[in-house]
Amino acid sequence: MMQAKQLRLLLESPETNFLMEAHNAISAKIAESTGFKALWASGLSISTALGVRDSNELSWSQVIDVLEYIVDAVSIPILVDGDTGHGNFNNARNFAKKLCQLGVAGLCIEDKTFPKMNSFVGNKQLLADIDEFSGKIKAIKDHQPNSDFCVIARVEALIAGAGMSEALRRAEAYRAAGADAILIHSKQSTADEILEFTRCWDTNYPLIIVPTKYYKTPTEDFIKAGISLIIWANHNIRASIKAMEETCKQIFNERSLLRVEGEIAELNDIFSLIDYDELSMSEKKYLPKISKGKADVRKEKICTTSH
Ligand code: SPV
Ligand code: MG
Repeated sequence: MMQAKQLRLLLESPETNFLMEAHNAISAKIAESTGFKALWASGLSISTALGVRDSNELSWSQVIDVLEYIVDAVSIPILVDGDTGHGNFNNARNFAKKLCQLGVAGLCIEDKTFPKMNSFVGNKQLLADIDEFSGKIKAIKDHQPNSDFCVIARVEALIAGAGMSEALRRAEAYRAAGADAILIHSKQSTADEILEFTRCWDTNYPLIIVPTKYYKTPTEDFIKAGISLIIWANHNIRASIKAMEETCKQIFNERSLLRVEGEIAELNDIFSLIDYDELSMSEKKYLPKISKGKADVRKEKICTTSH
């Protein structure tokens, strides 16, 4: 089944499903092999892995370059964090078209102004005009080459401190514009405002949350509230940063690999994650078979010609 269809089924399922962050091919593969049914290609994590800020410092085509590796590495659906859509309605629909061509399952865009800043940085988040953002959603939906491709509208009103009624007004406008789901974001350390939003919202329409800051709330509460998708948005990149810092420190201080070996992935783990066995099996199948005698003759030829 096509990935976009799979993501659509997860969105529309009566159960709550979970998306794991990926920022490159290897994090995507690890998430897939753990059992996650879909991925969140996080703007924060992709930017961080490339050493730049989550403030549109990456161009849309640089994001596409990373996604090409992720798409090749996994078969589960990928929901891409598209920030504000990389420009106006025209840039957003072009970006969505490229994502469809790549086989990406969905795009999430947020109602802020370009260049955006990560939602957890500072207190000056500027919201996009509702009509302008609704036009962006409509333009993507009108032009997406794959009808299953999912377009998620991310409401940043609570992040910007604009209040619950503004968040609900925006969510309703984006639903009317054709969004397939609403992502309601919050930076509070409790889930109070998220749960209030869910109580005011029609539960038949899919809602997505990112509980990075209100992680202490039991997942069961979100399931009871009828949340469709929960995004674990940045935990692979944060885990890898911590692991790399500890490993670097240890090797630097001890000038030895003795204690670090055993704490880190085996080389064989790498070879199996990237399926080196498949290559050696394919070599047997596709490379010409060289008999020992022939190989010796070739070696001799190379020796004589190189003298
Ligand atoms: C991301 O993962 O890049 C997100 C989620 O957009 S957040 O960092 O919470 O804004
Ligand atoms: Mg982001």
